[in-house]
Amino acid sequence: MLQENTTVDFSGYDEEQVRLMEEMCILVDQDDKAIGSVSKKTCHLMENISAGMLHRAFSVFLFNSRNELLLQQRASEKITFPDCFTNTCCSHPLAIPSELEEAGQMGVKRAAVRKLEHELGIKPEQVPLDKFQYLTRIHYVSPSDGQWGEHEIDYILFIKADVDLNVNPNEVKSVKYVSKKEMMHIIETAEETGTKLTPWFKLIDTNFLYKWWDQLDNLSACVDAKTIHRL
Ligand code: DMA
Ligand code: MN
Repeated sequence: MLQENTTVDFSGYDEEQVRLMEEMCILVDQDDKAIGSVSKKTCHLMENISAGMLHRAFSVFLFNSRNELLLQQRASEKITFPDCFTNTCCSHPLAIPSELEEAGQMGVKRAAVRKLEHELGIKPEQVPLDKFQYLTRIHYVSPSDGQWGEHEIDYILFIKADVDLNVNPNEVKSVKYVSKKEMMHIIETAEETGTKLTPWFKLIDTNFLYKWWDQLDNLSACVDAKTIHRL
């Protein structure tokens, strides 16, 4: 596996997004056991992913009280999957004690609160930790371009909350609330409309999203805490 000091040519990339590549992510094994930490840069290089490097991530799906899902379009500045439409917010818990805590999935929930504020300007009071419903984990791999990609165990978190947004344009190009019907239409017509979707969002959409969307007020019945779905 490559070392942390691998030199990457970042010319042409956004300065702030390059800076964020220094964040420390949590390396995991196939069973999601934390086995170390490496920079976001290191664990998103296809060269390392091809050698088996795997890290921990989370995906938040936020619904308003009308049961509409908040979608985001990633900023053009993003190094991986720029301009793609995706679920409300995705990122990685950091390799720090508060975000490594596995009991009650507290680590990923804290990371979710942190990133909902960073990407969308949502105040932590509007998304309290105990409002997040952890559903399950997916394990997937997906190249972004030649050099970069994802290989993650992704914790899926749902939350129902009416929030105020103050979007960070370095992270997010646009946002949109959609009904279930509108979501299905976007997916069905994505090819003809040229709408790019992130690979993890497509996987969650195909395998889980609508059955959980139908149960938004009864999500505890949908929880599959133990399984890691290999998609
Ligand atoms: C990474 O998301 C997480 C998943 C589930 C793909 P991201 O690329 O948006 O991370 P960040 O916001 O930290 O750049
Ligand atoms: Mn990742």
